[in-house]
Amino acid sequence: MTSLANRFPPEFLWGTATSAYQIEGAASVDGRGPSIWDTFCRTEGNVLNGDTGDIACDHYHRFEEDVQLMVAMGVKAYRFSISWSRVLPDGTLDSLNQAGIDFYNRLIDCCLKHDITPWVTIYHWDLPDALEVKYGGWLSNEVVPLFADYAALCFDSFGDRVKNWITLNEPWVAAVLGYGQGVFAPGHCSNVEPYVAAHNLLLAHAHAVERYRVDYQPSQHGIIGITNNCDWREPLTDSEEDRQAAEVALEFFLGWFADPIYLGDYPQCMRANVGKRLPKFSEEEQALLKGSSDFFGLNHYTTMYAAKQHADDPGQSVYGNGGLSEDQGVSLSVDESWPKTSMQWAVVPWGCRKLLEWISKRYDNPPLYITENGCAYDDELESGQVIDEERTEFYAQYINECANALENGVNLQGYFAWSLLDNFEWAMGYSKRFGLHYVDFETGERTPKESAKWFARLLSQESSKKVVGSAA
Ligand code: PNW
Repeated sequence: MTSLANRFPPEFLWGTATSAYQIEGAASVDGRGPSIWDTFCRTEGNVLNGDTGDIACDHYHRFEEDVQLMVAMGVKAYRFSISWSRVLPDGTLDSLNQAGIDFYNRLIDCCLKHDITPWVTIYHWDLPDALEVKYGGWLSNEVVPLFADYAALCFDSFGDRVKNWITLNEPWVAAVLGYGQGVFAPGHCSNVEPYVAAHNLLLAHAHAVERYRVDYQPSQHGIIGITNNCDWREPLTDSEEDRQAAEVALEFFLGWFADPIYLGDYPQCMRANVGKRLPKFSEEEQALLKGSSDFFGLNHYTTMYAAKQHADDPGQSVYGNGGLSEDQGVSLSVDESWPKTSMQWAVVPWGCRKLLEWISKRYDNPPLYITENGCAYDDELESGQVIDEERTEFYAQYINECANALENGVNLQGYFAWSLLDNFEWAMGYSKRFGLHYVDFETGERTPKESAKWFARLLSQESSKKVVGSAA
């Protein structure tokens, strides 16, 4: 373990991550308006066991205790998201809710008081329901300037203290699972809508960044970027066509969102395969998008094999497979020998390193932050303890591959574990536990799992290294 900590530079940023709807609760407290997730949860069959985020971890009332959990772990950064409908209940500036602003002020101030740097995600999927009802959500480009207004309100209200901004979390998930497979809010099934929603999400990101760069960055001196998610795709065989299939799968997954930002347009294979269903950027939009991220935010969870899809293979369109596979001509599979988490996601640590190297190469070695990595297991609380050996092993192995990537020249600057707490795992409700801390959802009681203690030991070696380093 000492050696693992020593493989990261002293300035490497270690953090944990959460999102508003998954932990805050207080869904109709102090003037918060409903989001599309509140509505989605209320339709039977959408979320396992009929779970909702109404109470969740009650972080809204227990945030001080949660900041203490991070203090005990020794993490230096906390990534959380702002609930749009808590600060703007109807989604527009006309509906400003001061109580919502006050909550985030308390949270931010509490983090800073404990030397924990806030990393704030502006949008983690919880669109104000009013914008869904009025405009059809991300299918409408009317939402684009409204998102920029909301982002500007965040910069205005919190930017004196928040220096690290993430515009959007995983637009791929919002587009594919929300508008393609219908398993996430707003629950649409289509092979056209995901491309439209993704297009508007990208434009919303670009406009928010422009507002920051022009009106706030010069005086506030922060950084702003976007977080995308991607699995690794390993060619099933060494054949040219399988290697090509893996490349296409990665371009449809990550290139869809990162190419416009780093290279100015959607990947060529998407333009060719999706054809008229893929919207086009105007020249001004391309200029606005290109270079619109100060860092590359990456959420990474798993790996699959990719092979050229043959005529008798219908492809898959289930939660978590890479989505819209019929447009890619790719068949996905896993190796039976790979261990699986309780999400049924394969544990393949080297896939993380390969993905980091692929990103570095394709996008000219940008500063990279892993803004989420982690795993769900069926944890049990026994005599005040949660012995989650598999999770500890998962983190040790994935972090080891991050160190390998660093040594191979990847410009990795930070790592956030998903998640600080067990929480509302979207369509899976409270059945999947991703936390470093166990939450009893009846009482709200938190218990550090063994993995949290392992992390604390890793980070304490990090900081002792720093003291030694500065003394030398
Ligand atoms: C991410 N997939 O979601 C989110 O950012 C978190 O809110 C979530 O709790 C975490 O990962 C664990 O699920 C994802 O199907 C959801 O590929 C689905 C996928 C990927 C990420």
